[in-house]
Amino acid sequence: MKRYSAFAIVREAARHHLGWQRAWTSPEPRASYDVVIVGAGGHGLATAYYLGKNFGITNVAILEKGWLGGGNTGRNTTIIRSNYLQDPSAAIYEKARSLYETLSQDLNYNVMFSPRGVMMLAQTHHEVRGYERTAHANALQGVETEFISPSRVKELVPIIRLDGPRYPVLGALWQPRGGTARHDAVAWGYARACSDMGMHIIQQCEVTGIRSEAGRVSGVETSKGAIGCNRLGLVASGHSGVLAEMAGFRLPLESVALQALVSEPIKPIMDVVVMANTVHGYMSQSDKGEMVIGGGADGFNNYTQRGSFHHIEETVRALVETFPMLSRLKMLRQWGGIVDMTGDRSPILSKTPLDGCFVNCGWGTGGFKAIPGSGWGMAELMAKGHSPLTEAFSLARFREGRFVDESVAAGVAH
Ligand code: FAD
Ligand code: PYC
Repeated sequence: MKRYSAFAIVREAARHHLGWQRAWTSPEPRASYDVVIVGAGGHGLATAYYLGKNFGITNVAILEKGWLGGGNTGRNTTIIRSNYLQDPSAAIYEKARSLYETLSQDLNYNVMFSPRGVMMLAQTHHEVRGYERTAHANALQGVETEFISPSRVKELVPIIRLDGPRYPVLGALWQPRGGTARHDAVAWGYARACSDMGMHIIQQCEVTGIRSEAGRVSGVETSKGAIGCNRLGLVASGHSGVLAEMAGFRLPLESVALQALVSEPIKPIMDVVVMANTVHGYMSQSDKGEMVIGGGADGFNNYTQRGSFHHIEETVRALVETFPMLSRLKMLRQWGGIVDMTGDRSPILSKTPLDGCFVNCGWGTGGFKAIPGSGWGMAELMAKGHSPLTEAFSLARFREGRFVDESVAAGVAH
């Protein structure tokens, strides 16, 4: 694959842009692969990428029922932070955040990582105590966060109203190196790098069944025929439960819709990410000038990629009370994604009861930020059978009651 560079842009400009290569190929599936990954979202693609990069395993197919990045990876509000409470979470989310810092260079693809700072507002005394506790835990974990005062909040976000009608702003948990990245570019960058290593990304290829012999996975049935494999990774977010059922086991997951909306583009008004979890809304401004706004998760299980209408009203109300200047802003688009939620709001990266079959799911409302760290750990788990990054997130924790409770850090009301 030819490298992207400033020189390449000049070269192609001089020859009418006729020399660009396709970023990834669209091959027909082979009869079998060493590894098959189901789901070409960020986590599936990153898993494949680090299998190749860190372990030299490149006879890999990534099967996608729709188009790559068309699931939650292309539907999220792109917030990246690692301010979680428990040690195993801080380890995997901070690994991901630190990989994001150099991901564009690593992939030779601009993922537009913007470490502009993420702020989680504290609007009740309970939240103040909780975030102060998180800041202390983060200090011990080597994650750079601090609890900041209302006046510092106002300095960083001049458009905010500190004395709102319901909940005043009492401070915030601030992570200066948190931020955003372009979500599609993360999927595209990993896809291009995987294709460059000779891996097959097969789109429009739905997995409809999972084959096994003597308790060990042997392949999958798909809308493009049967494909054999030695190891299988199920990385299908909201549809993980459906795939697990095909493999003959159940996962402790609920699938619900989570939604987001964007406004018309406006001039720059806010250069950090703000999450207001008590009134419930979170917002950042995209490079195009749109306000990117996230709402709550549906209170009932479903597979619609829409989200309930009342969340739009609740989210917009929360934002208007926090940022009154937004009251006449017009909204342009709204959409939803199906998120896979566990009881402790932590992911599952694990072996399964079917030998050779692994799962990477349960990222719920917060897995975009984790993509590089999750791929790194999942690749190690699939290649070596264990990984320090994924150990605490195995399925065994549900049997043994070793939950990694992150219901506060999840930041989104469930
Ligand atoms: P996906 O990107 O959903 O990929 C899974 C893929 O599997 C899909 O493309 C799907 O088509 C495919 N698939 C499913 N079944 C099959 C099958 N049978 N055969 C073949 N392919 C199949 N996280 C953050 O960190 N920050 C945020 O700001 C944030 N905001 C969010 C806002 C919204 C509205 C939503 C919906 C989510 C948000 N998230 C956020 C969560 C984040 O988007 C997800 O956790 C993450 O993208 C999950 O990535 P994934 O690769 O596991 O799943
Ligand atoms: O996990 O930071 C997050 C998040 C923000 C919006 C949705 N999830």
